[in-house]
Amino acid sequence: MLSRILAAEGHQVSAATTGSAALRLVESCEPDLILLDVMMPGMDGYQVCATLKANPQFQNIPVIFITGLNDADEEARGLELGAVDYIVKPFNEMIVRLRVRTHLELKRQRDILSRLSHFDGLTSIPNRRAFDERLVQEWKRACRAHDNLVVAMIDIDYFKQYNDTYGHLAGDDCLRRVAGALAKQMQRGSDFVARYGGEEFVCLFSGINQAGLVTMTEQLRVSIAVQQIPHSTSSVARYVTISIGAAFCQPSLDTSAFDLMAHADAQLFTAKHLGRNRVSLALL
Ligand code: GH3
Ligand code: MG
Repeated sequence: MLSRILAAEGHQVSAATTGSAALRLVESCEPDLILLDVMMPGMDGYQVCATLKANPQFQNIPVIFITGLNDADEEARGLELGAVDYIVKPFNEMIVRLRVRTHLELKRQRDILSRLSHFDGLTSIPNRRAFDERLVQEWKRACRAHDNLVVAMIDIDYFKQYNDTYGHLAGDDCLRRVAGALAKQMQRGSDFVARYGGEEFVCLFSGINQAGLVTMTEQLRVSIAVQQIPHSTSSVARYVTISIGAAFCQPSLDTSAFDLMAHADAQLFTAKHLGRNRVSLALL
């Protein structure tokens, strides 16, 4: 009956008849909203809700309990588990439709805000907040999968002089071009680039070997050099160049993402010190 009412509103509805089937369905269709019964055979609605809220991938999907239990304690329990609303059966069609509409609109606005807060306004690539979150996720994933992880810190050479020579607006344009060129080099789903701040960018790679790392970071350096963006006051070339410091590690409980970042940063310092427009690598 709910499916029919909501489909008639133009929503795309998928239904499951048990808690475990619901969890599988959530994985395959990643819904914007979940309507959940409390009393079901096997796993009850509270357990399904708790399982969803414990999973970072699904915890932001709003859940509305729909139940025959008309009791304040039961309602409180559902809300405490993180549900956004509670509708008692027998329900009023109009009320269900309107509440669903409201919660979908709130979800839509939250998604927009989340996207805005994870992208850099100038270059349109992910920002430092997005990178920090991605690094934590990737670190945990790599620990579980015994995969390796690479952080590459990238800094434009003599960018202060670039601004002084061509003006701040041209500097902004240059940042956009560098960001675009770096983003083009991110070829696998797990490759990630963000603007770390100012004229600094950061990349995250996994599942590459040491030879691959050398090639990959050199390609990043070359991808900027070949743009031939004129830079008459650079002491290292006649065009804009970047320096890269990268660190490679096998995440484990003895090391931390912080160490990996610190080593990449130290390598960037080395690359600058050795003359810029080059890559410096550390294998931890
Ligand atoms: P180095 O080769 O050692 O990296 O020298 P540098 O001049 O690139 O480094 P420095 O840290 O001295 O200068 C960075 C400059 O980047 C200074 C700052 O004005 C500029 N910058 C940072 N963010 C922006 C931005 O959003 N737009 C523009 N146009 N410039 C920016
Ligand atoms: Mg710089």
